Amino acid sequence: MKTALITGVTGQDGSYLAELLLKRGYRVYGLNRRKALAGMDNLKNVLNNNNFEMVEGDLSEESRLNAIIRDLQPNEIYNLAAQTFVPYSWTNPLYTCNINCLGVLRILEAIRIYSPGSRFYQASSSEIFGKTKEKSQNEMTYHYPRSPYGCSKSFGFNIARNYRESYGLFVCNGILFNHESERRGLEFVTRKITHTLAEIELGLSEKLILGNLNARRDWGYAPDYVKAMWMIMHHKKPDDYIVSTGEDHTIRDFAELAFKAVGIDIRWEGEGLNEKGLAGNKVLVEVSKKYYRPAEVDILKGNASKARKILGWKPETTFEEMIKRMVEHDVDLLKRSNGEN
Ligand code: NDP
Ligand code: GDR
Repeated sequence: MKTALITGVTGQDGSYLAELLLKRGYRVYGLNRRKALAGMDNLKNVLNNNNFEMVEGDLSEESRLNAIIRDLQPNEIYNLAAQTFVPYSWTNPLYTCNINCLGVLRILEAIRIYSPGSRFYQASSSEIFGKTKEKSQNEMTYHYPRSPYGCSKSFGFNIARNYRESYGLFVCNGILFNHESERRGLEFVTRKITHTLAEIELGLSEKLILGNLNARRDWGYAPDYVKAMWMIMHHKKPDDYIVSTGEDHTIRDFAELAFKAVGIDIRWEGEGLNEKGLAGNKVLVEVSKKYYRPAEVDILKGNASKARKILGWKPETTFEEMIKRMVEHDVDLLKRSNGEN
């Protein structure tokens, strides 16, 4: 039986990947760090599976990572754990680098010394491109990160590639553009929109307060993207791949479609800070500087033609379908927690 270790298993991607690997007959070990309150919602489909096991560990703890990798000798290691929230990386840059830079290196060293036969996947990010001049970004696009998070992911990408080239290890980077789902963390803009919208719909919230509405992102659906991770790890040659839809939309587009999904037509008024979304006479969406970033990434759009051509991967879920699923899920979730269903 094939074995896989997933770091970041409690997160959005880790939980979908655990489900995918279990379906494909793997034994899956999920790295889990101690929490004051256990938040295991994303893992409800796998926790009772006999082929799933949690292992205690943290990307900051080298000796523990060494022991896990030495003892398990997993066929595949997916490093999805990270400090993932871009704004937090300005307030906690050293912590972010400890986990997102040194964490990657700790695992690579453990593989090099104790388990050189393990295949390794590093969760790289479109944030490495930041203030790009290219209309769409591919594997060769110059890195110009705009946050400590982006810088840390650039290091993670480069050190992973370097270990492949220096030691001949089977090491791959997936450079994934933004991908969302019903399991997206509530602080990220898409889920913040769909969850707050559900609160407004049920009368639990008055309005949605956002930052920069004009940023453009290439948003895909997370379950489609974890399939790409597996395909990257199963190509005969280890390599780096962009994973994206090739379409970009503004935050405003996302919000408008989300409101439409529950039948509210937002009318935007004014520009910049005075911008308000109106439904009847009620302000539903407001812009606040509080959510602006010290340095913004204005636009990202990926060119995934290498993954399409070499791996045969393509996104399956449209932007509209994804938003509809997220909105319906959040309305249903809140109705249930409100005792309405
Ligand atoms: P999430 O924020 O949903 O999950 C992050 C995971 O990392 C959680 O399981 C979290 O555990 C874990 N983690 C954080 N710090 C540590 C630590 N010190 N030690 C061990 N585990 C830790 O992220 P996503 O699923 O969205 O993203 C997965 C990966 O892909 C990340 O590396 C992210 O940077 C990258 N990425 C994501 C993209 C996206 O659009 N989603 C796009 C490009 C890259 P806990 O539950 O304990 O907090
Ligand atoms: P991002 O995602 O920074 O791209 O990182 P996020 O959803 O946080 O921001 C996307 C864009 O939306 C703008 N924005 C807001 N963002 C948040 N969070 N909250 C708001 O209220 C708001 N209003 C506007 C932001 O300024 C930004 O331009 C995500 C993470 O998953 C990373 O880990 C991953 O590497 C990248 O995607 C690719």
